[in-house]
Amino acid sequence: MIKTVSTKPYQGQRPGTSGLRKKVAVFLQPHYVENFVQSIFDSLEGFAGKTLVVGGDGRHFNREAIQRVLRIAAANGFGRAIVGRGGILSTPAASHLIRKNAAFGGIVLSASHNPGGPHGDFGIKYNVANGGPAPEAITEAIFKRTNSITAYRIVESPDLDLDRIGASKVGDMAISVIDPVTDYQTLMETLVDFDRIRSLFASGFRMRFDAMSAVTGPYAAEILEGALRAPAGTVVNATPEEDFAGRHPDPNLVHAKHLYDLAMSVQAPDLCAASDGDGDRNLVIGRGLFVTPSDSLAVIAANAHLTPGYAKGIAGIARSMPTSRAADRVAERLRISLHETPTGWKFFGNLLDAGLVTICGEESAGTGSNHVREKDGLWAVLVWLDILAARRQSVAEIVRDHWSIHGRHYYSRHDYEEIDADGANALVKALRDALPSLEGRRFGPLEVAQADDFAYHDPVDHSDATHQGVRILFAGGSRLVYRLSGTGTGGATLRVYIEQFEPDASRHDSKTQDVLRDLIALSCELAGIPRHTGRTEPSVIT
Ligand code: VG1
Ligand code: CO
Repeated sequence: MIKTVSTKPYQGQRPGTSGLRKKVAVFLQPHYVENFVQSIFDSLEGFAGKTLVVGGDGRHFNREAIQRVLRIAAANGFGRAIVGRGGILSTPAASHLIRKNAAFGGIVLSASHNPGGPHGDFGIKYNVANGGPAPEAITEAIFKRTNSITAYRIVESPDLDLDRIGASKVGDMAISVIDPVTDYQTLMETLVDFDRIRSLFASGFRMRFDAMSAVTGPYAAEILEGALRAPAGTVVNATPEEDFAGRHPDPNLVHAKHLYDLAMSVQAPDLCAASDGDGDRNLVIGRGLFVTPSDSLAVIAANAHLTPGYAKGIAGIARSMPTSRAADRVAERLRISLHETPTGWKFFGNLLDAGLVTICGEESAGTGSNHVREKDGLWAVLVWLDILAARRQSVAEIVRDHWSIHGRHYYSRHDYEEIDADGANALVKALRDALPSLEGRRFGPLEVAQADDFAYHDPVDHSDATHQGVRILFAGGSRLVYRLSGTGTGGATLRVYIEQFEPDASRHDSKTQDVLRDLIALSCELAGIPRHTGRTEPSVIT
């Protein structure tokens, strides 16, 4: 039943910030998926007879890709595969299943916040036994293998019925098709106080959760409207669609603007929230107040002890380098360690495994904890709900109180999407070349205290990651960071991160873009953004 099929390498199968992401049309090329999946298995050892978790965010090509992954896994000797019904598993739920079942690893089919459908994007990501994204040593080995692959192994078998829960087989490999929500919900019940959140809803608290027609729909509907008895209609766009109903499943202020507008309106519920294509990101907006993801990380870390899962306190906090330093203030006050890592959740895994940190976050709407090894959108929303239930204050009151204790980090990210890749590379090169001459220079009231290209030394496995973003740190705590996206599929995307610290509580009520105006202008000037990219305005401001 096992066939060996000859193939030739495809160029460019290098995993980026979070797996291999390309246009669907690229994945549809003959043997493209098979090459990559076989290259994953060729880069691993010791999985004979072991378990693999397989699921995806339900986007176009998800079901077909899962059939192929299962056939190749069976031909390569995996003993069992756990598959979410309908091919559905949110990224955090997949991470949990790997851990709970002591699986060898998992394959997550998703391009996350990138658009879906026949003209959209697709992605494949490998997760290791701790439930987290494969570290760079593995993703680089996979990439190397894709350049030399000559054959893949695949079993010939009829399509698995993905919609029927129960046991079956693909080749000699046992299959368990499971409910995608059950285990995840059980885990959530150990972390937040469901009774307390139920009383919050019973007391008249109202929320709107927009699942953006993506994978979190079934999770949010069962947990929020089911277990927590939020009123019917709390969860909207709850059915995962192959093209996310034609929208962009990125819960930011552009693609979830309707939610922002609702939160700022007179009919605003107490909490508005959303998650992305694969359910690992979260957007949290209180009535009249948008919580930046960096602030959300800080508030969650500062209040985690109020929830049952973290009642004994947290060991430390990790944030990606471009994420604002609001979390650093919390770590200082709590006298716990703060780790600054490169962008991408794969860098948090070792810190979590070693027990050095409990809570992690990224400015890109990602927050998570040691309960899994991925960021977790719905978890973040549930923790917020439990904090709101414990404190019986509004989101705005809690955030303002947080600022008054820790100071406010005004923060914004400006994205220049789908710019010319040569121009983007030239911009970064010019910035790197200019670094030595920047230290000590003054720009108006701002003096550059430090300018470098961020490098990370992992304290656990002692690996090094270099060229992780250009940082310009000013005296007084302001910061500019530049890096190129590793998840886009068209041209290049430049991300500029702008931050200014304001300790004075009487100045915490200004508009972010106003406060940051001079720094933003400087960010364009310093990097020559118009010259290199031909753009004078970012395409997305968050
Ligand atoms: C972006 C974010 C990063 C996040 C990554 C994956 O990467 O900036 O913080 O970890 O997406 O998120 P980049 O390289 O495009 O900046 V997800 O929700 O797309 O898996
Ligand atoms: Co995602």
